[in-house]
Amino acid sequence: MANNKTFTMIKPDAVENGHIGAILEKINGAGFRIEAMVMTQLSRKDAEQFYAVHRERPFFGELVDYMTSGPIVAAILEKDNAVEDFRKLIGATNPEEAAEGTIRKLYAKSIAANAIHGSDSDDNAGIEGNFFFSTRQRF
Ligand code: FUP
Repeated sequence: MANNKTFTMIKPDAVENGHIGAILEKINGAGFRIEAMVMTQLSRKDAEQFYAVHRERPFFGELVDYMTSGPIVAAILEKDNAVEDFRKLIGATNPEEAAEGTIRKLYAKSIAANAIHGSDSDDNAGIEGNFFFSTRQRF
């Protein structure tokens, strides 16, 4: 994927706590255009595949439990320098370490339930975006 796209998920805690609207406003306000978006719930197979890179980590089981616990909103976002700029907008993985004003600082509850995902490279943005959207019908 070129460097003008990234992939995001608004995670179950943020959806459950009613933060979809506020988070999308921050995303649009930071200059990202939403290219595709879906609200869905991950199966265990989906979550295990999406986070396969973490399979050997001690938190993997809890991560899969959490990510399948409720609906998520997945989207492909477009902007110059999308991956890096979006990682800045969401803040550090651990919300206690996230900078003021970032989405995780504002809306995340913990390192596990950290409100939002953002791809960490252009390659992963492509893989993750395709995982959600290439086989789904687009309108
Ligand atoms: P990030 O790229 O910021 O989403 O973070 P990572 O890829 O390192 O981690 C992916 C997800 O694993 C995090 F969003 C939450 C979960 N995680 C934990 O639950 N505990 C940890 O110590 C690290 C990550």
